[in-house]
Amino acid sequence: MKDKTIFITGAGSGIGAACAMRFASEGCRLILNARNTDRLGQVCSEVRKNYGADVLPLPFDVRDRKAIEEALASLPDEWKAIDVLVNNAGLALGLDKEFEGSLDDWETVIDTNIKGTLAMTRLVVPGMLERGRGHIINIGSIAGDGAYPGGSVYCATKAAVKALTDGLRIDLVDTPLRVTNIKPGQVETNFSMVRFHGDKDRADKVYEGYKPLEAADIAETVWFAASMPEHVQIAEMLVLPTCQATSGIISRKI
Ligand code: NDP
Ligand code: 8X3
Repeated sequence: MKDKTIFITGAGSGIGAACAMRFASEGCRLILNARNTDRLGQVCSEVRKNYGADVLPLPFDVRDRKAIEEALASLPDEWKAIDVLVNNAGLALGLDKEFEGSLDDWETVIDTNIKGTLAMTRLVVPGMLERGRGHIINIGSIAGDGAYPGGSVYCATKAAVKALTDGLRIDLVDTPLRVTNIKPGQVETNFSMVRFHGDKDRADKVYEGYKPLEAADIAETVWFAASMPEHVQIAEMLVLPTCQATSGIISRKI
């Protein structure tokens, strides 16, 4: 994997930033995306400082197809050969009933999680096919395996990520490219702060009384999938904290 070029969306915090650290620690070159340029800049600095990694910040909004096209077209030649695309940018907004929540928020969630993932894939995979190598790793969720109260739209987007991942694997079956869906359970990141619009008390409660996953745990599974021999395709991985059995069943006793 040394010197491979890894493109990670949503790398300004949480799982994406942890993936950046993990791949950098193995000598990979990184193209890192998010919207907030300050946070993205901090991750880039950390990756350079800790691992001496070659890193290119590429800020854009994955909901903006034209911005993705322009960003990809702007890549210097030595950065164009993307080996691994980690479609990680994503979010939930609110925890409301399907007949009560905000349509604007849901549009953001759908546009980011589904259309952003799809646009990145559509625009990056043709180059991988030309080069005869590549790996697309989508960050799905346990939420894609079944709905939970107040989560229907977010769950629907992660079910869509599963369908997009499975469909892409079918479409690429006669090529050397690999396609993976990593489906985490509860991971303590900025996810709940974003979901609850900055309500820290509510966000903290999500992780109270048990040990959730850390972003680095998921980065390890992403690294595992990417670093397996070329003939091994990790199709899907559901990764939960030990005290979680389903989306709704979490033991808060340990
Ligand atoms: P964070 O909120 O910590 O990170 C999300 C990242 O995505 C940020 O860097 C954010 O940066 C970026 N992002 C959000 N919207 C956009 C956009 N439109 N364009 C580009 N970047 C964007 O959350 P997580 O690390 O937890 O989430 C990462 C992925 O993991 C998501 O897809 C999430 O659904 C998934 N996941 C999370 C779980 C959890 O429990 N935390 C469990 C299962 C899956 P910025 O705002 O600057 O753009
Ligand atoms: C994030 C995990 O269970 O809050 O995908 O939806 S959950």
